[in-house]
Amino acid sequence: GGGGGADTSASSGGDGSITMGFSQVGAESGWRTANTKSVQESAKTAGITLKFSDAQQKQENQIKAIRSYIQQKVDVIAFSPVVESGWDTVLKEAQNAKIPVILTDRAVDSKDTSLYKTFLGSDFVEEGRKAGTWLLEEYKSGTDPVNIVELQGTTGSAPANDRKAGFQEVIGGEAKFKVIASQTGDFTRAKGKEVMEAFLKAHPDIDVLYAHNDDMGLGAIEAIEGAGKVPGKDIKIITVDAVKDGMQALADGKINYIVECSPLLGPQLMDLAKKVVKGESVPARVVTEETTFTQEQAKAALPQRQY
Ligand code: GZL
Repeated sequence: GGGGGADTSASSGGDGSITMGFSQVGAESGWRTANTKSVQESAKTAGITLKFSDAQQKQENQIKAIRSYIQQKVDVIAFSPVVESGWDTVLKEAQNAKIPVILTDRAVDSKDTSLYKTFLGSDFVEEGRKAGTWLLEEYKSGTDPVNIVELQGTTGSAPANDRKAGFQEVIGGEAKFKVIASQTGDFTRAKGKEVMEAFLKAHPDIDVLYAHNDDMGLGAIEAIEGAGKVPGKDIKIITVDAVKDGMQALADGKINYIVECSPLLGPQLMDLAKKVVKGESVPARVVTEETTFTQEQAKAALPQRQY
């Protein structure tokens, strides 16, 4: 629904080129920096003028950035919401200013879906299901309890909520799987290491770590080795993303399985932006293509990984 594109003549060079305001979460992980690179390079390739801001993982900074893009009368606003809630007011301001909004990477929980034109990103629940399915397979024989600790992503973010839900949906029916601790590591290595150290102190009998991204998994590996245990053997590790450093740890046997979450959303984002500015209809939801990696598959895939 909603009116056509913004009045581009008022906001961009007379040549009809498009100006996009992009509010990025921050630079918390390898995934995030790869995503930023994809957005910036794709804008250049698409001839779209990009105004880019890094919110240091703070919602108020994203809201400020979106307001500044409205003031500057950009043609289209795109952003990756750091958390799911609290966006309706600023999205209504963009709608009143007749500036279309595209969600990339993460979702918002606004009931009014007319506040944005489309949501481009992964199915995080499916990513959680894939992680759980590997665990079911890995422990299919045997009834001994399997003690799991979980490093959650940023509290309140769609990937943290959904990766937790998908994983729980798959393992919840099997009594032997026990999530003995679950806490946020905020998607960063440092926090992942810190929380894993606490988990190791409180629980001498951890069998599995499920980390919602590679970076927290890599921090946890440092904690596990610091505790004199062997990651990938004494404690099996499942992570999400498949960025280069995670894939290297997988190939080295320190991680056991990685569920890919592609950060390369730039090209699709720019295509969608051009359509949206022209007032063309676009799908309400565009789900990214992505796969999974075992240790063997990581060895084969590493040489050609872009990020
Ligand atoms: C997922 C993205 C998450 C990554 C993390 O699409 O929002 O945020 O999984 C990143 O690495 O910090």
